[in-house]
Amino acid sequence: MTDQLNMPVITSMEVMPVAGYDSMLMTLSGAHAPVFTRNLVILRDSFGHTGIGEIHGGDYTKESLEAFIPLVVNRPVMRYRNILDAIHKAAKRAADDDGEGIQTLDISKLKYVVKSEWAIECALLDLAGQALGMRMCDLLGEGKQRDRVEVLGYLFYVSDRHQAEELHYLDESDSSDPWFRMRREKMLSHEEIVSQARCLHEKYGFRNFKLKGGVFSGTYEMETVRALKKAFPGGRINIDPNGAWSLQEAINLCRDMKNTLTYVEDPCGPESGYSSREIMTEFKNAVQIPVATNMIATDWRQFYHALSHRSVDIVLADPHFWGFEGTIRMSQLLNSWGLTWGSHSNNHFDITLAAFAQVGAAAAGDPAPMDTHWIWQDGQDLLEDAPKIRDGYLEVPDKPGLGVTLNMKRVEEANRLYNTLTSHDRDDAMAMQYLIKDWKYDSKKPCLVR
Ligand code: GKR
Ligand code: MG
Repeated sequence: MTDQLNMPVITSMEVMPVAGYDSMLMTLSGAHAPVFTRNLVILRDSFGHTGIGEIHGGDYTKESLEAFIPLVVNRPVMRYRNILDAIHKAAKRAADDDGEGIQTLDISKLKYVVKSEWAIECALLDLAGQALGMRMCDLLGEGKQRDRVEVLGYLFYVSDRHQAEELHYLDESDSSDPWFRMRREKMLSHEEIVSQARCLHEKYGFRNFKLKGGVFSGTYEMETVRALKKAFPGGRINIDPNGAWSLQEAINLCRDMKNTLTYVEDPCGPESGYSSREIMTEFKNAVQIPVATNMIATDWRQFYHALSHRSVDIVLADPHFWGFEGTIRMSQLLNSWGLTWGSHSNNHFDITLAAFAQVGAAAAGDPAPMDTHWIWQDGQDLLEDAPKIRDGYLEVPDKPGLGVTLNMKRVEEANRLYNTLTSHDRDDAMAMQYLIKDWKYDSKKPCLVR
């Protein structure tokens, strides 16, 4: 069958690496550096439309994307399924990808869990939607399920940037916005995290929060969780220590938290020769509390084993790991089986925020409020019209495709910042070593416990 002549054809594909500013956010893997990187895909078609996608930063992802250009350019937009199929068939596993995934949060392996082609899928769906005059969420799964998508306030302990003066973290102390003023400063105590949550509630309306753990002892972090629940008694409070706790420690910490935590995310990891899928099953058997993951089910094969073991209740199926069609398929399966869909995030710009709005709008069932790191980047917009978070909900653009427009001037600025960097890969040990000399990553030790 031949393609209709009046269908748009992709005329160019550009891969644009960009960088943005971040705070000294603390996680199991160390301290976020002052600058983070992402890759953008910009497609143009014969109808004069532009399609965009955003994915993780770094040279590996950029080079993978560039290698796919010949499979994309000159192809009809509406052949997007065939284009993606050709990309999957051409994609090769990297020589040093051992298939371990991120069950121990080794962030050097994150680039293998993220699939660069999903940025191409996003840009293709954006173009397809514009050609058809339909929103991206109407092209996915069973179409749009909701007009606005609940997101949570992603809370982080933040270290004192003055301890790493020469890294020049952004200083927003003169901002007129209370959240912008707060987000670059030290917040390590329970009270400071509660103030962080209150400030986010004021600005974005969040009532539900997730605390990034794996920083202090589990006992200290549970105190923070209790303080949050006290401040927001009707709110959903979650914690994600990224598998830092041993099975026994996780059981001890969570046993009495059923009325405080809505779910616990990746409480423990592999131990004593058992994989994290087996260990999380034992945790769930011992503590009847919902468990979420973005570490032990990051592809369909891992998902099969996680489900066979009944290790998790909530799969945070980030479209950057699973693809857009993939994450929606996941939401349908989970919903049919009485389980819950949500999405994980990493630092991102507003193009990913728009993509989250579209998948969140199309996800089947009753999703968990979605993660987003964007509040830490709000204001560094690469779009003319970044979707808004109001009253704790992300608004879904009511325009065809992704429903947003690139601000090329801002993109070029972000690309210039990227070009000043000597390394493009995420390295949380670098900034961490300003806080603790010779600090080394240990998947079983919270980063400030040495
Ligand atoms: O931003 O450092 C971070 C997070 O720890 C991120 O890397 C994780 O992938 O937030 C993520 C998670 O839920 O595990
Ligand atoms: Mg997580």
